[in-house]
Amino acid sequence: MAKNELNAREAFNKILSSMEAHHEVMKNALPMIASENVPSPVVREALASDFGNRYAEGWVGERVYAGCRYLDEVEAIAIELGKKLFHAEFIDVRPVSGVFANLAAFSAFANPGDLVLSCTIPTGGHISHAKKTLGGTAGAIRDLDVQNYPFDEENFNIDVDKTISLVKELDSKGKKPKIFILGASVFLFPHPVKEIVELAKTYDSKVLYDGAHVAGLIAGGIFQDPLGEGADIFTMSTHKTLAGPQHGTIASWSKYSESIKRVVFPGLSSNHHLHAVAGVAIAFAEALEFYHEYARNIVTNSKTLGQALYERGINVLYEKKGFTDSHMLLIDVTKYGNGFEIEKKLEKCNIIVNRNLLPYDKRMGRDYRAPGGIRIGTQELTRLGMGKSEMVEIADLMKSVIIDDSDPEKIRSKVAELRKNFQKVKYCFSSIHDAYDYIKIR
Ligand code: DSN
Repeated sequence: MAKNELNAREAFNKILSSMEAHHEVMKNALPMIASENVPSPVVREALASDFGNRYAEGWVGERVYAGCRYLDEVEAIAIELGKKLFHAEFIDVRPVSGVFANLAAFSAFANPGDLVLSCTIPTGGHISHAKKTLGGTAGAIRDLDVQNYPFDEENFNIDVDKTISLVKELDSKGKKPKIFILGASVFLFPHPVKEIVELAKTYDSKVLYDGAHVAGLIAGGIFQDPLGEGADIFTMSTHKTLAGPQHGTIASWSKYSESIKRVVFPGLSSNHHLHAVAGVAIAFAEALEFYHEYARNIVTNSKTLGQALYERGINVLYEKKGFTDSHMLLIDVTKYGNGFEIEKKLEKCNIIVNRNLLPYDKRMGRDYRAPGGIRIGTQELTRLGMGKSEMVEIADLMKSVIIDDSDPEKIRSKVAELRKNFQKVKYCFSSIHDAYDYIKIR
C-alpha cells in the first residue's frame, strides 16, 4: 500500500466524518443553489427504508417479481396524488431523474435525426435539451437534430414570432419539428406554452415541458399549468421546488401512457429506486397539503430578495419585470469580477450559489468557466421558514461580500447567527428532526 493510501478502516471513518462535516456546514450556511432543496425528515426516512433494497420491475400490479405488495401500494398512491397535483391523466414516477424523464420523452416521441427545438444554455436551457456538440442528452444520446429558439433577451423569454418564422424556414427545407422542448434551468418567467402548442399543431409535433425547476410552484398553483395550457408531456425532477428526493416523474395524457411506459421500462430502467418513489409519494402529499402557501412564499421571497439586492447596487436582471416569477434570480456580477470569482467569495462565507451564463455572455467572449452571472434560488431558505425580513438581511450580507469585500470570517459568523432560528423543515406533516441533522442508524 502506498504511503498516503487509506486502509479500509481509515476510508470508512473518513467517509463518515466527511458526511457529518457536510451536515455541520449546511446547518450554518445559506443554501441558495436553485436546483436543490431540503426534503422533509419523512422523505429522508423513506430514503433510508428497505424499499431501496428491492426490485419491482414493470407497472403497479403487473410486476415481474414477488414481494411487491407494499411497494405497489405506495407507487399507486404516488400516481394518484401526482394526477391531482399536475392535472394529469397519466403519471409515471419511475424515471430515476429529470434527465431520464426527458430521455424517455425523446425516445417515445422522436427518432434519431428528427428535429427538436429548445433554449440554448445561456438563455436558460438544460444540458439534457442541448445539441450533440455540447454533449446534450437530446443531441449526443438520442441523436436528435437540436435547433434553438430565437430568444427575446429584453424579456428573458422565447421569441414566438421569430420562432414561427424559423420553423417555417426549416419546414421549407423539409425539416418539421418533432418536439418543441419548453422549460429551463434559468426559468424566471413562464414560457409561452399556449402559443407553442398552437404552432406545434400545424406540424403535428409534440410539446414537451420540462418543469423540473418549477414543479413545486406548479403544484402550489402559482406558476403556469403546462398540461392545462396544452402541453403533451410534462417532465420533472422531484427535488427542486418540489422538495422531494432526487428522482424524476412524467405527467401526461392517457393517450400517451403506453408509449411512455414502454420506454421507461424496459427501455431506460430495470429497477426504479423504490425508496425514492416512496419519497416522491410523501413529497406529493406534502405538496397537496402545504404548497399553496409554500409556493407563494417562495415567489414573494425571490422578489423581495431581488429588490433588496438591486437597491444595494447589485445588478439583478429584469427589474422592469419584477425580477422573477419563480424561485430564482439572475444577477450580472461583471462589475465586481466574474461569476466564478463571486461564487467562490460567497462560498467562503457559507453563502452557496452557482455561477451562471448570462444570455449575452457569448457575445462578450465569456464561457461557462467564468461567466458573467450568478443564479440564486430562495426555495430552500423558504422551506426553512425564512421570510421577507430575512431576505433583506441576506441582501445586506451578499452586498458585504460582493461589493464591500468584507472579512469572510465575520460574514460566516453573521450567516450562522441568522441561521440559528431556522433549523426545521416547514410545509410538511412532521418535522421532529432538524433539517440537516445527521441521522445515525448504524
Ligand atoms: N443542472 C441543474 C441545475 O442546476 O439547474 C439541473 O439539473
